[in-house]
Amino acid sequence: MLGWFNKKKKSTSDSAQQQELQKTAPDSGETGAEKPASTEPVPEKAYVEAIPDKALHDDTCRHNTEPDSKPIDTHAEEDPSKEQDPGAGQVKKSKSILTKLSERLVRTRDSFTHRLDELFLGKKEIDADLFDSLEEILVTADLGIHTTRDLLEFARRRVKRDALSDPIALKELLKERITSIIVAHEQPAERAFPDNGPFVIMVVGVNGVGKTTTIGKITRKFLNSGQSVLLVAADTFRAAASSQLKIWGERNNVRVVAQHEGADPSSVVFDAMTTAVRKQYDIVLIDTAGRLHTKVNLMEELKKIKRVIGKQLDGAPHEILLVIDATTGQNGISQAKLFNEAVGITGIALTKLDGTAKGGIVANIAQELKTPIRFIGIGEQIDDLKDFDADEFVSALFEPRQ
Ligand SMILES: Nc1nc2c(ncn2[C@@H]2O[C@H](COP(=O)(O)OP(=O)(O)O)[C@@H](O)[C@H]2O)c(=O)[nH]1
Ligand SMILES: [Mg+2]
Repeated sequence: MLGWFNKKKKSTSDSAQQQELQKTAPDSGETGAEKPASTEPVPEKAYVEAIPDKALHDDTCRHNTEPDSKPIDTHAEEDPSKEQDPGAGQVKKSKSILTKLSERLVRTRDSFTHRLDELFLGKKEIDADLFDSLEEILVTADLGIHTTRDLLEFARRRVKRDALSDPIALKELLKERITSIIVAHEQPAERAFPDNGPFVIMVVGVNGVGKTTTIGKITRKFLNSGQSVLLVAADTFRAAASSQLKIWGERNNVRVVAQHEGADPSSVVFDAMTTAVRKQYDIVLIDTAGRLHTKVNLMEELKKIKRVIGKQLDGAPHEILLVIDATTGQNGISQAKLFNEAVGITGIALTKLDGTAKGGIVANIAQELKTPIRFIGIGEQIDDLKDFDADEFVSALFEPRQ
């Protein structure tokens, strides 16, 4: 569904030109300066199967392939020449994507699908009692009031129309309806991809939802498909925020534009956009603050950042990605409305689906926000991010008990 990672492949002459540039005009002086880490494009699937060997050995791409285990020097972006040992990180072929997804959704499956199975298997006929229990299961899995109502009405209608009497038939009906609710709001992100200049993604969301982590994971995906990435630490409210982004910069071996704690986030973004355009980065990922509890108006700050980006590059930001923590349920949806009013959300990354029994929130989000879910986070590691695919997700959710 999502073509971001294949979209801006560099032509051979482009990458030759880039390598030539790197040879003839070494970057000097500027803190943290580094040429875009560009690689030969690799097939889109490669990032989920394994980090391609080719990328690991490419001089222009110095990925750290053991990203999550070792301590990291947070100032390392000031020394971009630090080489990683490319051989050290031969990445094992991971399990099939679907197996991994379904393993990570186990908590939701236990509380949702398996409870549905118990209900349907335990009942001989479809009656009012069954619909009551069904309602309770749907609400508990965080499908939300509207989606639950929609599903129940749909099920009742179909039971009547098709004169269904076997409760087990209801499971297929629900699966079909949930898929169609989610698919209705799927929308490819490609249309936003610019012909010229960097693709700018502004990442927003409240503290702790997983913005910085998601940026780190997305960066890896872009690098693996041959794009150069610039990270921008526009959460200047806490020093820890930009150090955390620097760590992800180090893990991916990409440059991070940052300033001191308390700096004006718009000025960080201004500098970063200047660099991105001048050095022809393919992708700019902007991390923003998420405090909702202070008097300093976060929404005004975000609006200003958005304006600054747009002034420097027509049409940018091309994506305003809201990160929602799946474990926060309805709260996440209320947050989304706030952010949407302020800056206009164009896509959603839903994190921590591995840690919740409330994975039904996917349908709730599709129904309530009508904004496409681009990614789902299914763990804390660098490759625990998936492009969202409604059919795949619902199949994993409805997988029968082993
Ligand atoms: N289990 C799990 N944890 C996640 C996921 N995404 C982020 N986290 C964790 O959530 C916590 C907050 O993430 P962070 O990126 O700092 O959030 P931010 O404040 O929005 O930038 C960290 O401990 C992350 O490791 C996910 O998909 N699954
Ligand atoms: Mg953060």
